[in-house]
Amino acid sequence: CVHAKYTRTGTKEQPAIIRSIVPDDRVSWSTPLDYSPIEFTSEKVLKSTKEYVDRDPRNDPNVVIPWNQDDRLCDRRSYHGKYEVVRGVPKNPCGRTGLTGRGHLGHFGPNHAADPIVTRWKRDQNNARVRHPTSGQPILQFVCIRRKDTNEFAIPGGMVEKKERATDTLRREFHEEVLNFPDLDENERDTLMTTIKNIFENGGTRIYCGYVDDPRNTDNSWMETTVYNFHDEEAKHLALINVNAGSDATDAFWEDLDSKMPLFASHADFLRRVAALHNSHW
Ligand code: RP5
Ligand code: MG
Ligand code: MG
Repeated sequence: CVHAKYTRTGTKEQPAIIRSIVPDDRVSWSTPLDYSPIEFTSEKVLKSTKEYVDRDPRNDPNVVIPWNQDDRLCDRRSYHGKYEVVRGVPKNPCGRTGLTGRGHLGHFGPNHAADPIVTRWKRDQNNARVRHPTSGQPILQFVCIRRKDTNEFAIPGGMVEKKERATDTLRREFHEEVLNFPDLDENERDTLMTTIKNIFENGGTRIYCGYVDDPRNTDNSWMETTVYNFHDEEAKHLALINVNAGSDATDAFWEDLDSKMPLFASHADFLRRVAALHNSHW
């Protein structure tokens, strides 16, 4: 687990909520702390009638949630093993966040996401790989977005929807967030979709699965993700696609992997793993 470094949670619609302060060395539940976290669940979550948004089992005895199970509608299992359920709600396995309730998240317990990291080598006019002037290592590029909600740079990932497999989420989110080309004719659209389908179904490498240090995490609800890398070594398929922002992104572009780039949630950690996998500059 990685420590929740965020002190606030908020969206454009709702003001930021200030969390109770949790010193770095007091995040773990096993360290003593005089702790009175703030309870917060957004109006949007509380008023939602969507099937995939949980009802609060503490308010209604008829609400029975199959904790730590996959009931095929929603996978409530954590990559970190069985989580505890305390006074009717799950307890964050990675420690204190300064906030109880669900915040902006729809599910109590793990909220599963998937993150596709699409990469190619940076190349010059002669198609030779470009090396970084300081590290001397070849530079990888990945498909990056700027998120609408926080304005931060990020991987174009998203939530696993009801009955969906994380591997399908990868392709759907990549499509929705960076392949927004309303002007393509039917042939061009088919070619693009076939490329994405083939590569996403056959060519990925699993990079990480587990907790995400996401600004929405609370003591009772948290993000977990499955991260895959889809790499086009010879610049034959994915490397050739242009990207264009859709749904949750204000911008989409190919960007150099570099440790200095600030990124949303734990996304820099995922890119560091990809750089290590390909021996690229970081
Ligand atoms: C992060 O939030 C995950 O790593 C994933 O990138 C993202 C999913 O949430 P949305 O993009 O749908 O808001 O924790
Ligand atoms: Mg997203
Ligand atoms: Mg999305």
